[in-house]
Amino acid sequence: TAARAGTPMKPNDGRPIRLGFAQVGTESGWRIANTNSVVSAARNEGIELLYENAEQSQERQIEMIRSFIRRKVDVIAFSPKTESGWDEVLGEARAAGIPVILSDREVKAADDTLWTAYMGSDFRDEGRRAANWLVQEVSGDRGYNVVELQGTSGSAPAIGRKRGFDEVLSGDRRFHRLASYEGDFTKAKGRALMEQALREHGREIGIVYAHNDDMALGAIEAIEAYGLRPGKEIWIISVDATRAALKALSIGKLNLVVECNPLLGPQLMKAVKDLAAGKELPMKIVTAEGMFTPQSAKVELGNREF
Ligand code: GYE
Repeated sequence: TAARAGTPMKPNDGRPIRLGFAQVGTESGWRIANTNSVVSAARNEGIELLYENAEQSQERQIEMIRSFIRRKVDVIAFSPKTESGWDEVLGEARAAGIPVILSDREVKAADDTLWTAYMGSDFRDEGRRAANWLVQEVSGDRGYNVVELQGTSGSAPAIGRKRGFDEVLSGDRRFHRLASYEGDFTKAKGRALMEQALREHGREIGIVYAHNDDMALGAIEAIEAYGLRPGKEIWIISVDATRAALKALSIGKLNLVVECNPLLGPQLMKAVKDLAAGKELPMKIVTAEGMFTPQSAKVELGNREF
């Protein structure tokens, strides 16, 4: 995608660059790894990091961005909880001459000059790849009932992962959508929603598509407590590929995990330094990612950093 100026960084006269980072929460293994990656990359690159965590409150996240503006940081990065609701605060950052980098989640705003760059994954493609694997893996034409455990409603990963998955499966009449529940990317919610799904649909459920590993790991617990074998009687697919999920995958309790890389710290610091050097950033920096099955999970476990 095309490079474009966005808001340039003001000259900082040789002082260390000050980066304000408003993290969205601590909901998942992915998120913890992402936070650690940003904190350690800032340290390694000599960038002064002002770190705040909104713990899933969009209002707090907005307030944090405002406080970064008041403190006149050189650049702001944040992982927007939802896609919408950012126009005003992004406008304030632009008016103050502070560039903003969207880290991991995208926003929807009519004016895309409100931010300088986005870095993260193609969530819709993750959903598509999960569904494509299913379409190929399942043979014959018997029907399968699918339950979906969605991530935080209105968030870019929940929207993209749902859309991509639907896009592919709607073309295959073997897959019937039994239910789709709104979750929040946590293990506790994944377990609670799976308990609800089992109460409502019991043994009709053939496949669970969880928008992240933590919810899938919660679902595994619920399925076992119900007396069914996850990965066998009920197939489970998830996204992220954290170490905990690869472990479950390697012992056959999960069937497929689509990778989503949280280690965005080094890339973020590079972007910050490029901005300081007056370079234009690509508007969109997308991470390339794989996919794991029980066999490949065993191999990958050895080098997994998150
Ligand atoms: O997949 C999930 C986390 O925004 C890509 O947020 C991120 C998602 C990730 O809570 O585990």
